Amino acid sequence: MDAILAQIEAHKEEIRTFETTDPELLEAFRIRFLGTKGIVKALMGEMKNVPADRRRDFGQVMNAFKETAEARYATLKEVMTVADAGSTGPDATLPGDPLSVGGRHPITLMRNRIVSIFRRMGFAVAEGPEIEDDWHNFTALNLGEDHPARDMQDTFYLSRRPDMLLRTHTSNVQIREMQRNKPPIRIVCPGRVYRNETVSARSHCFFHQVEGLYIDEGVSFADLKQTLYSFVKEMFGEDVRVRFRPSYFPFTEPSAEMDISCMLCKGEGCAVCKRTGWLEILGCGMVHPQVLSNCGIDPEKYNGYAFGMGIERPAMLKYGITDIRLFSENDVRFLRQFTAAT
Ligand code: 2U9
Repeated sequence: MDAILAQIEAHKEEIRTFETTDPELLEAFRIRFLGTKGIVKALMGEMKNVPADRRRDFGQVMNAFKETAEARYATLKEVMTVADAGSTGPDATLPGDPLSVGGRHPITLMRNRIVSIFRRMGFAVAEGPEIEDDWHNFTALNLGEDHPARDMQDTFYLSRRPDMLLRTHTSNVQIREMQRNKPPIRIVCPGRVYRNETVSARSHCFFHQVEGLYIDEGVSFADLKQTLYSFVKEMFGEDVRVRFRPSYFPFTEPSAEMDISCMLCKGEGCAVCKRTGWLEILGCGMVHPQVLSNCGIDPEKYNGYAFGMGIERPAMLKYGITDIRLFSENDVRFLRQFTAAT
């Protein structure tokens, strides 16, 4: 009995002086003293050899011994957990990572610039559906049943609804506005449009437009010219020159295309303007009387002008982007270069 007590004292001393920060050594300590085949269990087994009148004392000694081992184990484990958290967890004293705020997409930036210029001239913004019926996208705009623009090769039709399509321009929005409202109507319609074209560096199967419409009594082509003239001066600077060329669209009569002097070579001729000194930026014209009556507006009383421009091309010019596909690839290395907020 006394030999066992001496042994226990020796073990207690070993336990009290045991130090480690190594999880493996601590586990070995636990197994050695507290494991199912450990020293505490083994010494408990000695109880049967202790004389009956000393068993009570022995039990108390053993309990104290077990508690000493458990307490030492718990202490070392705790120290290790705290140290561990300190070494791998966040250091609350370090300065924080800067928040990356994100920027607008270059197409959004260009659209906002275009739209804000027209808003200051009194145009309201109107939007409408990208999935449209044949009538609002084509028929109402004087594009008859057998107009080539309706061709499957140019237009994405919905396979389960042959009368529905992805709009090929935002003109469907103007049609809907004219059906809903009485003149005067003065709106710009920004949005995404779709054309069944082979994707390349220069053209894509979806792109963005801003179209405009002004319907009132006694609107003239001079009004149209002045509005567009003011727009390009604001957009590209006071030095820019414009020219109108006659053109044809089924929904406007007369129709024109407007060029601006190339801002890169100041009209001298360069690769971007293909040595012409001019850049084609939009189409326009006086709204065809048939289009007005298709929407329930009396063409004897009202008339108006319309215009349409793509957003990608001026954005590519402004930011020096040479591949239209970059706009829709969502590569953050590209997008991160545009940090303006508006
Ligand atoms: C209504 C009546 C007339 C909108 C117009 C153009 C001319 C035009 C192109 C520019 C480049 C499309 O993105 S682009 O390929 N647009 O040339 N758009 S007149 O005329 C309308 C619109 C709505 C009710």
